[in-house]
Amino acid sequence: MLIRRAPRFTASEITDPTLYLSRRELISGAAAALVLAPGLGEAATPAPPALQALSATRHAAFSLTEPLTKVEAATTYNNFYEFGVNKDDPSRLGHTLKPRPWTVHVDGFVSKPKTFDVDELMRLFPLEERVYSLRCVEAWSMVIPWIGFPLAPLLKRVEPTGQAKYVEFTTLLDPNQFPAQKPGFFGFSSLDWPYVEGLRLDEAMHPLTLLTVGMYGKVLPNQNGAPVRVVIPWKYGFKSAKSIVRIRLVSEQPKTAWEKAAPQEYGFYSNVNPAVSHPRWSQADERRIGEFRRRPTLPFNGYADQVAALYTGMDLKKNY
Ligand SMILES: Nc1nc2c(c(=O)[nH]1)N[C@H]1C(S)=C(S)[C@@H](COP(=O)(O)O)O[C@H]1N2
Ligand SMILES: [Mo]
Repeated sequence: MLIRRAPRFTASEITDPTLYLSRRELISGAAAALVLAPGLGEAATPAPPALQALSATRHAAFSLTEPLTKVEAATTYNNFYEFGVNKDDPSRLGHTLKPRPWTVHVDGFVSKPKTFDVDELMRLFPLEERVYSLRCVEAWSMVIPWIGFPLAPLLKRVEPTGQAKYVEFTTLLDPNQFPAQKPGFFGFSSLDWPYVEGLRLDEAMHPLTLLTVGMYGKVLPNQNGAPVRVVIPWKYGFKSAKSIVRIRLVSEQPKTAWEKAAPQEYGFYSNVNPAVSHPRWSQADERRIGEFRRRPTLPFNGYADQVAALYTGMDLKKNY
């Protein structure tokens, strides 16, 4: 039997992001067929399955019932500084990121360090859909149906040792895929690449912490952190690192990219807290993208019942 290859597109055809997206949609069926076709080696592996459907059962108990943010907004109004500081940079420029093949190293203070292929992760851990709101430190928020699996079983699988106290997440470092990582990139470049974020081990093990591979019933678009990012719904959005290549169990509190850039503005904990203002603006309320009115911000972004106990006895004004 003759296997027909999916039509190839050239670099010049993909420079226009709107063209790129529509072509992607057109070829996604052909690309999926290629992935499934037996006997094709690595070399024939097509471009990543962007916009490919991804099914998952909704975890109702962990899902908001509020109206969802429009998918168009959630995929065009993004913070992903590796592509630039403007909200539309990630969706305009995101096509340079290659989310396959992709591996995630899970190492550090663990008995069984392992490098996982992202597709292996998706087979090993059952996918769930969870509707979480993500509250940006810039006082806007979105309600998004994420698809992923809790981080805890992955961490347990590598067997953290007694020295493991924190978890460090590292985003890909590759100036060929992330234009803002190029030396001399025109614009804001005061983040120290790669983007690093961190959680305390108990925060990372909390059942709400989601390793995320999709949204809105589809594979994660590049601009939202393909192929795998974390989502921690009770913390400001910047904790939810995108395009992760390493998850390291460490004994000391990791130095995060935002703490290094502006320690008085972005603390390690960064729990959503309406009572603690950012030095330059209030955190008391927020605007849902797509709405005009402002709504009060809830402590721990509404997840206080589930997570407040993690911080008993801590001064959250100091540990912002
Ligand atoms: N690697 C990386 N991860 C990142 C960021 C970033 O600039 N680089 N921005 C963060 C911020 S500030 C927010 S609000 C969320 C936005 O996620 P979304 O675009 O999927 O809504 O991603 C977070 N993760
Ligand atoms: Mo953010």
